[in-house]
Amino acid sequence: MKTQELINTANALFAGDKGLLAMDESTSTCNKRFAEAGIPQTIEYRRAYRELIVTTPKLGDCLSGAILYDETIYQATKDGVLFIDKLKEAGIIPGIKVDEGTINLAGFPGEKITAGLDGLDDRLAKYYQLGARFAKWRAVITIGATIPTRGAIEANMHTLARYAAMCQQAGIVPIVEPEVLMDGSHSLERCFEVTRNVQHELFHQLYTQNVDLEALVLKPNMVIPAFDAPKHATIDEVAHATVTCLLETVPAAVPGVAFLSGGQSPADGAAHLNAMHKLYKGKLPWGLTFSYSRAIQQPVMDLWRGKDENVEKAQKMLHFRASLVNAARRGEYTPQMEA
Ligand code: 5MM
Repeated sequence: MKTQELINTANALFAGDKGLLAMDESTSTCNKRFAEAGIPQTIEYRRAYRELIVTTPKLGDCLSGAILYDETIYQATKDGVLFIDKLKEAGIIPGIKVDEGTINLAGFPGEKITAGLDGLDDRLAKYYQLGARFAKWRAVITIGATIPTRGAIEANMHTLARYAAMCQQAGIVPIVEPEVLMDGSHSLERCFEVTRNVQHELFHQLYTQNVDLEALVLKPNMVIPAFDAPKHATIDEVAHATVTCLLETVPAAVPGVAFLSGGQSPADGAAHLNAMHKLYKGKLPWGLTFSYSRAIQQPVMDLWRGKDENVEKAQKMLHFRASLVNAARRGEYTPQMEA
C-alpha cells in the first residue's frame, strides 16, 4: 500500500535525533560556493566533494536522509559505487531536488516563481526507479517594502501543492520548502507576519490539491530578523517566534518540520534548533529537525579546499557538525561544544 509506505518514509526522516543533509546545490550554487572557498568549479571537483560527503564514516549515525541533485544522483565514487547506493548502505534515505530553480513571476516585479512542473511526472518515475524515496521543491519569497504580494504567495504555494500531489502519486514523499529569505533589513516581527501568511496559504493549497498531510515534510525558514536588520533577536526569541508561527499554521497530521538554515551560521543553526527542543519538549504535535546545507557544509568545504590531503579532516568536520545538530535535537547542544 503506497500511502503507508509514504507515511513510514516521512516518519523515518525524523527518527531519533537524526536529520537531513541538503546536498542538492544546483551546479550554479555549488560553483558559487566553490569559488568562495577557492575550489575549481568543474564537474570532477563537484563529484569529488560529494564523494567526500557520502563516504564519511558513521554519517548514518547522524543523518536520516540526504537530498541529492540531478547531477549527483547519477554520480559514483572513484571505485564505481553510485552515491545513492553509498547512502543506502549507510542507512540514509536518498532524496532528490526536483525543482528547476526560480524565474521572474510575470506581472509581479521583483518576485519569483519556481519552475519545473512540466514533465515532473516522468522525472519522478525515473527518480523512484533510481531509488529516491523523497523529493524537495523550494519556493522563494522575498520581503521588501511592498512585497510579497498576495498573488506571488498564492502562485508559489499552489505550485508547491501541485508538486506535492505529483510526488505522492509517484510513491515519493514531498518535502515542501517555502523559504522566506533573510535578505534585507526586515524585523523578526515582519518575518513572522510573512511566514505565517505563506504557511497558511501553503496548507490551504495542499488541502485543496488533495495532498495527504501525513505523508509530507515541511521545510521552512526559521522566524528570524534579516541579515541587515537593525535589531537582533536572542536565540530564545527566534525559537519562540518560530514555534509560535508553526503552531498557528501547521496541522498536527504533518509528521514533521525540517528547517533550512538560510544563511545562519552553523552555531546559530544548532543553537536555534536546540532552544526549540528545550523550550517546547513534549509540547509539539510534530517532529522538529534540520535539513541544512550551509550550516553543516560550509566549514567542511572551507577545510577541504579541493585537496585530497584534506579529505579526512573535512569528513571529521562533517561528522562533527552533524553530531552537533543531533545534540540540538536532544536539547543538549551548548556553545562550548563548538570548541
Ligand atoms: C535554502 O536552501 C536549502 C537549504 O540550504 P541552507 O540550509 O543552506 O539554507 C537547500 O536545500 C537549497 O534548496 C539547495 O542548496 C539548492 O539551492 P539552489 O539554489 O542551488 O537550487
